[in-house]
Amino acid sequence: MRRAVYPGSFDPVTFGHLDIIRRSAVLVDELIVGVLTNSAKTPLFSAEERVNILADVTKDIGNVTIKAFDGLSVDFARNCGAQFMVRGLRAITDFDYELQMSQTNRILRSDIDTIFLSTSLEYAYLSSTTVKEIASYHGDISKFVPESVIEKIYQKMEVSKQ
Ligand code: COD
Repeated sequence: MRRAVYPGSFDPVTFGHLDIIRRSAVLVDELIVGVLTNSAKTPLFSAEERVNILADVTKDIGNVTIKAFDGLSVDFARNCGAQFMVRGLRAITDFDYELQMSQTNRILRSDIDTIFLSTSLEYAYLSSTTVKEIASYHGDISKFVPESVIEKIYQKMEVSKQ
């Protein structure tokens, strides 16, 4: 069975992430999206909230499951019994970081390979950070995140402003 993990922060999930999830899900039998819980950054959404949001927006894709993880992403991949890790590439800055990470991961676990998918052109500029910045100024984020997520982001922004 071909199994891959797609680890990330997903804070919040964007159409860019969803595009990578849909495109990689057809390449494998099972795709497990891993939500990092122990990030150095303070996330807008808790790990549990991010898992629930991702589960909701991917519920129409049969072979995708969502799990929270902490620790190293290669250990998460190994614990899931995955042979591959999926990552998305937008710009040259992503490439630099992702290459370093995949090479280090190969040293840590030589049996887990990274599959890179290049972003679809319409999402090349899109990041969770950009979405949060636009939302913090009450800008329109409907082109960047699924409809069910929009209000959740605005609500969090209000809470975090208090
Ligand atoms: N189009 C295409 N791809 C995209 C887009 C887009 N618009 N937006 C994001 N992506 C890709 C990113 O390039 C990335 O590959 C993935 O989607 C997830 O993105 P984020 O921003 O949600 O998540 P990251 O990059 O912050 O996740 C980092 C990890 C959590 C994977 C990383 O920190 C990690 O593995 N941490 C655990 C400790 C570890 O193993 N460290 C590495 C040791 S070498």
